[in-house]
Amino acid sequence: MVSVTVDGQKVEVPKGSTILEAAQKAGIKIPTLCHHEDLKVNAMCRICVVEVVGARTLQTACSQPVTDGMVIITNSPTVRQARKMNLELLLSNHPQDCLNCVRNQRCELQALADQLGVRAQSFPTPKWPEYPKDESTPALVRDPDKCILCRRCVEVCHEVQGVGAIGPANRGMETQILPAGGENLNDVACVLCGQCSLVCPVGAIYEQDHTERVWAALADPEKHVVVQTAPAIRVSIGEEFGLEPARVTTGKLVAALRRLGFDRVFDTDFTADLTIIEEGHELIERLNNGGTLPMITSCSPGWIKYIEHFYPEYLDHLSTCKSPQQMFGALAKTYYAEKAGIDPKNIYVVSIMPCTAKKFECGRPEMSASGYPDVDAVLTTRELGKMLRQAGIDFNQLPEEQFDDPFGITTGAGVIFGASGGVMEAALRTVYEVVTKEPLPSVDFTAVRGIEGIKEAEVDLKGTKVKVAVANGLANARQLMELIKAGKADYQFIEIMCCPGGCIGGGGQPIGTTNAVRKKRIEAIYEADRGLPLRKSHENPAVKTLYEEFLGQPLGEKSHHLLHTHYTK
Ligand code: HC1
Repeated sequence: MVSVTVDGQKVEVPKGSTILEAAQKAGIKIPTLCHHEDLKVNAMCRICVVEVVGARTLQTACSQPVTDGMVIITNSPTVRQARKMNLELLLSNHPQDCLNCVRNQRCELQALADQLGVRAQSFPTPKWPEYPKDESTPALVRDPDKCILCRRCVEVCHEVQGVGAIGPANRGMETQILPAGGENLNDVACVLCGQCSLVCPVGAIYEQDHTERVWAALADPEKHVVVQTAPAIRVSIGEEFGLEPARVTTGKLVAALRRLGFDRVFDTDFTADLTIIEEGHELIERLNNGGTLPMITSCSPGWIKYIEHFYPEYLDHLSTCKSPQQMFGALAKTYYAEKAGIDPKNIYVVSIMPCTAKKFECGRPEMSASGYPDVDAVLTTRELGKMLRQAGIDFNQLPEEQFDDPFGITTGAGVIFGASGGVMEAALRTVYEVVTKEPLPSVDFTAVRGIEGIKEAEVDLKGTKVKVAVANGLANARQLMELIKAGKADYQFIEIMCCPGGCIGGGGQPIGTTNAVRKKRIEAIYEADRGLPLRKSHENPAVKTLYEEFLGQPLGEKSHHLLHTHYTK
């Protein structure tokens, strides 16, 4: 341990701690902008400067390790003036149009200006806009004028996701964060995961806004507007309304969507259960008939885009199942349309997703098996929060309501899709019982749970051993893909989710999503699973009815047409 003095208080911290951490221990919150608790970025914004007695210059608290006996002053006139000056310099190169900014009132720069008492502009500012917005992708928008060059997005893209689609370009005053080669985002190997938008402190990168098209559909008397909500939303939407992270708010979420005016409120967990039936049978078929193994899950669209860019020769390892989002849309415009007696051209399907890449997925050419796009609009958790605020709906006061039929009954297996390892666990719950024809001794496959990057397990299907692996975050996915490439992956089934922690950590989740919050949301997902009377997809009575009334059998002709696809890029 090392002993230091912060503003007159003595504290002991582990060797290697930064001044920032030592100050935290002393109960002092040093302001920062580039620093992020999950990333290694530091000393870019120079807001966290402090005095260290004996040092000739101010030190950046986020990057400077403490030494034994160090005396630190975090709140002197010199420190306050330097922080203010550094912030004003940042503001001098930042548009002053907070009202028009997607991050208005959720902007770290704006909050810091308020905290440090910066009210007026001390330096001349350039004319805006200086750089054009990049709206080339269907999922994300880059606004380079807003960028403060903090490098968080670069770090998350390179180190956490292992993608490296964006990075610093040019030098000095000309420095910008740009897609590789200065191209538009759509022209580089960006997977649209949106993790950059989750860590951006300002409004420099954010999701394509679908709220206006959803308002328009809701106001259109011709349209029958149905909404599906992803497993991960129920444990995060409360955060948009100030609830503590990871509160399970399923019933309030349903009520909120009904108050917004949706004609039917359905649960993507229903088609998560359906995915398990189709994907489970596909796995059994591949195991029995010498199909391509390991089979890899295909429900995460950022992961699909990643394998298309970086490992296209392994596309036949993907399950042919569409994602639950897309299965839902295909069924809404066929089975549901028939049942409800509504012309599918008048059905408008909205998804509430924790994911920015889902906006890309719904526009893929493979995703219109009914003759219409399966899904018409995708709202992130953040966009849903925005719409509910616009409508004046007091989320926290809402009653608990139930999803609508026929896509309202779900199982715990569907819920756990939202956490890394959940698709695997849900599949194992079903595959075990289908293959062995015996009840599972325990439904909890804890070895595949948690935020750890790569998890492994072996399951004995009464004589047939199935070795499985689970990766979350694309840097971890790359490790598994390299094992497959080297012929060293002896797995039969792999789950890969694009985002750290799985969908609960998706790029469309509330600002403030950190790994600590992800862990809480994962716990909440399993809490929701435990609270349901049914926890295995094949026990879902509504899924059984769907097969009886419409699909026939798993992997049958109708399933093949509506619920499966092939990625061939
Ligand atoms: Fe997901 Fe999925 S779990 S991909 O993370 O398979 O986004 O929540 O909806 O489609 O069900 C996301 C979440 C989601 C799909 C399901």
